[in-house]
Amino acid sequence: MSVADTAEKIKNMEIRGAGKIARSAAGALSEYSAGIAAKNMPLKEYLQNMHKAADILKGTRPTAVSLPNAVNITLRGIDSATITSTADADSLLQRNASEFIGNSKLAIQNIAEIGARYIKDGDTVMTHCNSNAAISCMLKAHEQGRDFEVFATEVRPRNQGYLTIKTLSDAGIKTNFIVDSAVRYFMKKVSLVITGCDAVTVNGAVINKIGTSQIALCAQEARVPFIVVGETYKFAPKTVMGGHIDIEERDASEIMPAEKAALLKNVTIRNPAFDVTPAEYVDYIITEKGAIPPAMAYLIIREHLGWEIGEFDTIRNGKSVS
Ligand code: RI2
Repeated sequence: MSVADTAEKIKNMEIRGAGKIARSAAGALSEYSAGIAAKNMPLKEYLQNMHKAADILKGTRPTAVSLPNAVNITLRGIDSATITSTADADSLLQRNASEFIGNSKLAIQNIAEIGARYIKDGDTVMTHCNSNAAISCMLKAHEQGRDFEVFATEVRPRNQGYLTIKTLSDAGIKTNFIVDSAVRYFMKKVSLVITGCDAVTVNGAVINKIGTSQIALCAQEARVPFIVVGETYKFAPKTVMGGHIDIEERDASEIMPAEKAALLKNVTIRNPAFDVTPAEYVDYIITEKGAIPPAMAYLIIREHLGWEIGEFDTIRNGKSVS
């Protein structure tokens, strides 16, 4: 798919979910690179075009760190002095993109294996939004014969919860569909909460779909373990150097039709898409490298991302980071 189409679909959430967004961005860059390399474009021009495309993709949604990480990993090394032709740059980019996409899919399989071990017979698992990583853990536990049931939230305003219950129900997992405001009411029946994540900061805070932090609060009050699952490329290197994660605020029309809202002269409709769950509410973060306590987020950033994707260098050079 073209960069413009991919960017549009990410923006309007036809392509959504932090992992899928990342893979689609890598795929679009690889297609674009192959296309312009085939036209024998001079290297300088090729690089300018690739960086422009990268910026377009990074600018689509601000919160999921998987997106800039995927873009940076895909472009890694193409500007280096050892690359002297467009063909070389393109073949490096193709390798980066296919490695990233392959590793991203593999990461989900590993997370599923590890996460499934936390789900025991007789458990009641609560989940929020529609996370491929979280659902994979439940599907794997079910596949392994564990008998458990799920409480899944509706996820206003875009109702991603429906996608979750459909997948779980199709797999034969007993699922209860609840409105977001019923979380505390049902928490006493729950033995484990599993959610995905869009970003993890250096202090182990988790950014995920709006409402996640309220669920974490309820889980802590009820002493229910709260587990977050996510690939390592959802950790945010820029937070090591004082960068912040922007919380996306989406259009008010997702909450109320514009005509109806227009009648409310003194009302502002607020629609943040994500919230921040502090590290102290999170028992484990399960990555493809294993389960870590949130306090170990720095190690993931340093050992598995960090300098590799050049964000630290960008900061050192005084450029802004995205
Ligand atoms: P996976 C989603 O964001 C949800 O917040 C979900 O928990 C997170 O991405 C991670 O999803 P959105 O795109 O990568 O629906 O685990 O705003 O699929």
